[in-house]
Amino acid sequence: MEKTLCIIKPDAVANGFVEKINEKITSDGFEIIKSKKILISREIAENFYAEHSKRPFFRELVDFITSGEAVIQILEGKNVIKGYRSLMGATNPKEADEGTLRALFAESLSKNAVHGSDSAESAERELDIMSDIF
Ligand code: FUP
Repeated sequence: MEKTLCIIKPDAVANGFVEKINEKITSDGFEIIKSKKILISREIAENFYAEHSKRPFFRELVDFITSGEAVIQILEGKNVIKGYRSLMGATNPKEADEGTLRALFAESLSKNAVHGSDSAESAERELDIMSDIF
């Protein structure tokens, strides 16, 4: 069965939205097979977001994802990579469709509540990066 990496980011954890987000994930038919709340290290964050390392927002991105506890989860289900991405909504919550996680729970473009792998290759890479924490 297909798997993907989900991160409930520090804004959504601090705002108390973990349970509400997980209710939406499970009611869309996906299973949360692993879940752990951790403080992501700078080293892991810089590796995880390496594709953005030359972008102007990279430092802010790493500062934010390491700023407080995040919940790292493995989701499983049929077409979960694509399906969970559509549940997340657009990167910028102002552009996210009604009812999506980012429309409901995100604060801003940078504090956008959730992460999800964007392809099978990303899922494999991201699950590998986070494999040590479970
Ligand atoms: P997504 O796949 O929807 O999480 O979006 P991206 O991979 O394009 O971006 C990763 C993260 O970088 C986003 F979740 C938020 C942050 N970001 C910014 O802070 N500013 C930008 O202009 C674009 C992305």
